[in-house]
Amino acid sequence: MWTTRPNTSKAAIHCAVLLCLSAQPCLQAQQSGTSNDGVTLPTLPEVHGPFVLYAVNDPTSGKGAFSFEGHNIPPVIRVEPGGNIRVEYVNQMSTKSTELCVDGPCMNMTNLHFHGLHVSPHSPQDDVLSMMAMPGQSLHYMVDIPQNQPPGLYWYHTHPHGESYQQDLDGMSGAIVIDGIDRYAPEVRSMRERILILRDAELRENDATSSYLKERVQLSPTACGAAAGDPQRIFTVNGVVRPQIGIGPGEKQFWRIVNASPDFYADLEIDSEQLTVVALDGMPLGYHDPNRRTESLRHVLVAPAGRVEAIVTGPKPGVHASLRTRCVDTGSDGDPNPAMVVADLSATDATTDQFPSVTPHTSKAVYKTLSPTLVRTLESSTPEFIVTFSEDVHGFYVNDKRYSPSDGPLLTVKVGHYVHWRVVNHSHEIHPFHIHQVHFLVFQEDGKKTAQPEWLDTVNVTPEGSVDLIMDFTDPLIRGMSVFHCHLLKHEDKGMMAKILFQ
Ligand SMILES: [Cu+2]
Repeated sequence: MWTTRPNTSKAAIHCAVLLCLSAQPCLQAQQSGTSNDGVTLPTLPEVHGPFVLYAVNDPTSGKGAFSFEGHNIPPVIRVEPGGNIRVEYVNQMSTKSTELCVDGPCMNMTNLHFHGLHVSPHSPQDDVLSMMAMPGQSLHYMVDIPQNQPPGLYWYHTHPHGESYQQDLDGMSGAIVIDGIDRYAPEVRSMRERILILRDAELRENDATSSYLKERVQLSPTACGAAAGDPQRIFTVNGVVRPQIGIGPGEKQFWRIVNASPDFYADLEIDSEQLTVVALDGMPLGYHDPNRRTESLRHVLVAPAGRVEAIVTGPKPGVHASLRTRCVDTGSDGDPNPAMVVADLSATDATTDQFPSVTPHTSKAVYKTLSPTLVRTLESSTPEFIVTFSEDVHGFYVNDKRYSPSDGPLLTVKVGHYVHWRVVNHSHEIHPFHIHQVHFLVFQEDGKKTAQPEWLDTVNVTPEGSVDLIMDFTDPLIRGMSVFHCHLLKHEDKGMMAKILFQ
């Protein structure tokens, strides 16, 4: 054990921690009289129609937060393909921030990005360039979800260049579910559904609460790889440190997990169980291949901004199992990303806690299969465009250029085609590549064909490594100016982003 038990009472610290992360779970723990080791995973509020979302500052900590219906708990947005998201986003943050962003005190400007959705980059939809609310201002989003949007887990978060990292770290994010995934994986239809949002709790040096938190999540004292320094974060789930997730022995549940951390990787596994993966980054595995509905995996690397949706089986009676993240080697210039326990599976409260089953859909699934000849031709072609990530002491770069909001597009692409891109990492740390509004097929990593190509919207690129992608630029809805960037949001804030014009 590399931490010492603090003198402060465990219960007092735990309650303080929960209060700081989210008021509701602590309340639940107190009301139910449960011990502080084992708060039940909080269920999140949901919204199905138009709503108002406020950007606020927590009066005690000064941190940014989303406020919805009087609570600082962002709702899960649920929408059908062909439906829409209507949100009035009101910036009630202070004009004077107590937080530091990359260029000094944060200005508390803000907006919303609808990560992974195949929607227009034009205002009032998924526009992070011209839509921006300063304190006192509001934005009105009207996002039309296409009928053929892959049903799955997406998420929304703020995207003001220079301030994205701090706002996301503060928890200004929430899940989006596009309903109807059971059309691609009918086995989930009868299952109870869990939505898990991974965020961060920050650790401080020589701090009793931090010592307690490290002990609570069994933060591994063993580093992997060459990243220097002490870990600065642990994961929370729906605002709670290491919650209990109720699941009966042998019960199959459908878990939908988003990594909403600005820079912490989750290499997720469950003790002694396989994850039966149904979708990655919102994209059902079957969407491009009707014969591949699920894939059993021992662990899944979920980069910051990534999602995994998987069937989880409750352990046998008397067997304890936890959801964990393995240690991730982030490279010699990366931040430590150690192994820890994220949550515990618990048979005791499996039947008592109320949460919904997947809503069944009777409409037919639409598929988007690519001809093997087209895929082979693209894979063997010279990349049409190469994105290069690099960094030095002054900043972070795409193709040697540090992003500025006044930039023109780094490139223009004609809509209507699949295109071979390569992303090259010229640095000693990992970077997750993300492009707005588009999914891509990852077919090659570090120059080697991947065992199983996957459709993603965020992909890890190893230090000094590369990925080769087939970009799906076929969607006629996606026209206009958009961006691609590193999803370590401090890197994005410091310049690792570029504009792309879809014509
Ligand atoms: Cu990066």
